[in-house]
Amino acid sequence: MSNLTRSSVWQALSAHQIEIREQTMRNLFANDANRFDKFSLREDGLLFDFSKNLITEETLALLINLARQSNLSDWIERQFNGEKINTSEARAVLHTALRSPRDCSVLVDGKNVIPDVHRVLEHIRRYSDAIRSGATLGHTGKKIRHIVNIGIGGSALGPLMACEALKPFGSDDLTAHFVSNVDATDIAETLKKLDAETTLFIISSKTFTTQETLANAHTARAWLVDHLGTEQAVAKHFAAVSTNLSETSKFGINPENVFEFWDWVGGRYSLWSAIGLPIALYIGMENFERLLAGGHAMDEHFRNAPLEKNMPVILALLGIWYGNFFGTGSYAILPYDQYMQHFPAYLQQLEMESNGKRVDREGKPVDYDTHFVVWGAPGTNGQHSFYQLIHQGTRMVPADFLAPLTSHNPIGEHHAMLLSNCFAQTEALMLGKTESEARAELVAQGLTGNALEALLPYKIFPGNRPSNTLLFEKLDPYTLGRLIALYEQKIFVQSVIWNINAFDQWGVEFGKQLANKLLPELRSKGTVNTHDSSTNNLINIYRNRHIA
Ligand code: G6Q
Repeated sequence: MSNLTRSSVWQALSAHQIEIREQTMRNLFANDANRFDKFSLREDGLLFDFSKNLITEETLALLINLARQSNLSDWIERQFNGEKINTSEARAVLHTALRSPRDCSVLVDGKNVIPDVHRVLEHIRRYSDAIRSGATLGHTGKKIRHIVNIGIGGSALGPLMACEALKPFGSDDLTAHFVSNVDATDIAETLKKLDAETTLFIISSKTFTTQETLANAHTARAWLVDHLGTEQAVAKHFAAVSTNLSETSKFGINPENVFEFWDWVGGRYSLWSAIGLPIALYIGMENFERLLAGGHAMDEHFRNAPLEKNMPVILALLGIWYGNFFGTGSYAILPYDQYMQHFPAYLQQLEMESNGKRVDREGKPVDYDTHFVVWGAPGTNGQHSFYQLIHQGTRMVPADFLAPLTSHNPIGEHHAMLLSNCFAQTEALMLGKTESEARAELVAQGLTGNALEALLPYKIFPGNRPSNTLLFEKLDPYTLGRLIALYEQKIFVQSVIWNINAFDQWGVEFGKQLANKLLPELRSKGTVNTHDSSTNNLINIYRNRHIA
């Protein structure tokens, strides 16, 4: 048994779960008029309502003890102070430094990194201002109208999510495009919409060795040269964001258009760095700075609030409560804001890549579950598809509902309708529909006898399905920054309790190793027989189709 599962707090939580699972939230609400006040937090315009969870004050106290037992407060300081807590890569983890004000000091190997952070922010400011104002033009003297981010994973999902979420703040003169997949369809369909004279490509790659990104970058370069008739055009139409400056120069990017970041920024935590360049170009530097300020404000809350009143801590502990003590395998992110349509996919990477680990910090396999599957879609669309399983399936799926109080598009009754759906769903998931309520409904519809009894079981909803609600005033850069940092720090808390490293990603590296391995065999002349019979046949079928 691991220290964690052997610990008295873990054992107490297991015993407590047996009592709690017999209770209903319906009763917990009925018996406590102050339940909402007890189990909600408000901070700087953000409301976190976690009262619709299968918890009591005792549950929360036990969960807080679990956090204390893992020395969470020390770990928080170790993260912020730039200790090399990403031990398997021997790196500090300092996305928090990227959103820190100029007068802060954070040392990595004895050097304060904040001046470098602000030097690169200044570079982003100069460049994005010049492109947006037209002071810097394309090779033929035309204003840039399209930005194409070429990058994948952590070098794509954050900027894609944020540009969509902050569309109301985006420039009317610019369109942001994102190309990730090595499938040529991705870049081909994007290029079809573009005019080379007004297009800027940003090659975003921490390593600048990623197969998909380099293949797309070379295709984009060839397309541009073909359309503008000269290699010289590349200097005005390509920028790069990378930690690998020698590779960006080999690719031929003008050094003035190369934006640097550092190995202590993890890919999936990098939208705050120069990887956010497309965001700054699209929404302008002032708005990008508001995003950073929001992230920093959540960091300050996380660092200073007591554990009982700490949003990332509570959110993390609730995840652990269900994942480890109720055995839930997945967790839904349900934003009731169309601009947040890419938020579930963004969190899917952030959470699953960070905490999808099976070995602890000492290199031993864990004897408890770590992260669950994260998925979701914007409301109300999901209500017409997968919510069925959340309401009446056999598995418990905890969910976070996120919603703005006001809409960027206040048209008629749309927003009231949207939020009434959101609130009604969390209520229905919690309450369910009892047999007698279902029966009364059927009677009211005129059903009786066998017909009523036959339909009754299908009309019952078990309820007791947990959810959190995060309400905010309006989706703006500052709020988005806070929400992203909330989830980043939640993930960190869970990793501390699970005693795993949230900041490496050997599974992704494995994929990168495999990516180039099989390619020569697809091109080879002779029949391939070095693999298992399935892989051999798949390769040979492809070869027979393509190799003469
Ligand atoms: C993120 C991951 C991964 C990475 C991509 C792209 O944390 O490591 O998603 O961002 O594989 O890598 P490059 O930025 O090096 O091209």
